[in-house]
Amino acid sequence: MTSPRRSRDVTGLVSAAREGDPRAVARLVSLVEDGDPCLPEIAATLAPYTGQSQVIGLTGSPGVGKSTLTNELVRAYRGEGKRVGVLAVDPSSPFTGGAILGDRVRMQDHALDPGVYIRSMSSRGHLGGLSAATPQAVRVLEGAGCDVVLVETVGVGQAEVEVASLADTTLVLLAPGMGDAIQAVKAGILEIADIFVVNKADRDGADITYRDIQGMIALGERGSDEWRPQVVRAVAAQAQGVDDVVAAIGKHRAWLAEHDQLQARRERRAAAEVENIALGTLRARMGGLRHGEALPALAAEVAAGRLDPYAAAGRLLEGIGAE
Ligand SMILES: Nc1nc2c(ncn2[C@@H]2O[C@H](COP(=O)(O)OP(=O)(O)OP(=O)(O)O)[C@@H](O)[C@H]2O)c(=O)[nH]1
Ligand SMILES: [Mg+2]
Repeated sequence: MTSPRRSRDVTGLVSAAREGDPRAVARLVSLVEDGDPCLPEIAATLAPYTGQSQVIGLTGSPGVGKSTLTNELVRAYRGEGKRVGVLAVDPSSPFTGGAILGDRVRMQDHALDPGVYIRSMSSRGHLGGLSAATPQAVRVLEGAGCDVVLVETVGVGQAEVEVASLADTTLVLLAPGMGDAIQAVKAGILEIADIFVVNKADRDGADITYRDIQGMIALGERGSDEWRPQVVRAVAAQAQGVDDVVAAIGKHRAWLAEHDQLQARRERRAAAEVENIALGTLRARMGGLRHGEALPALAAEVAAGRLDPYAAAGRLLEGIGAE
């Protein structure tokens, strides 16, 4: 499938990453981001080392304080002696843009800490987009020995919901005066939030936001065996409320474990991952067909009334081994 030279590179890169070489980690994430042909090999080489990390998602509107809180969470988990990986994901842009630069600045505190990997990621190149690339990048960080992986995603819609749902625990950040509580419900975020953080609680209106979101949670229907989202206040910029956020994450994790949900979530995550990869492969093959001979030939038959479109589609699928 791949040349011996390349396969040697992947093995070498993975073992360097496992030994904590940040350049190897960065290179692997870049290969993932670019949708490199050696991705299957990377995934296969990493597989034995994955599935152990705690994955925490942070999402919310631009500027709500995700990176600032991430920076504080990194500090908290480092204080517990854990290795921490951070992925800052921007689904709104195929390029690494200004927001990500801001993230870099906000997370500078940990730039020189060998126990921390910080990577920003865009969707360039990867077949299934960010929702397919992100879990692979998480695997790289897991493989590199991160106990905790924090995934920051800008809140812009469906892609972000998909990325956030990759996490064991998903934090949705709100800030006063942004009309966020209402928007959160619109975007379907209420369903994915395990913990709401009302950040910028130093600003006017924090109490209203807090009450709004509590009200919405109270309205939501859930069984007695379902997790009730927690709401925590924070001033990330002053490192206030970070302990409460860490405690809420711990509580949620304990709840997941108690209710056999940790494994269930991971299996759901794996199912979505496999589906994404399969769809990506199919899409690529379909794309290839468009430039081949089979589709125009079948189309001519259909147009002439000699073949019905369902039968033609069936033959097309046979041709790419998808039936
Ligand atoms: N007043 C106040 N400002 C805060 C707080 N937390 C963060 N900020 C400020 O809000 C601005 C945006 O913070 P970021 O952490 O970059 O927000 P973000 O959600 O990561 O932003 P994007 O990645 O661009 O979506 C910065 O100027 C922070 O200093 C807070 O608790 N209170
Ligand atoms: Mg940010």
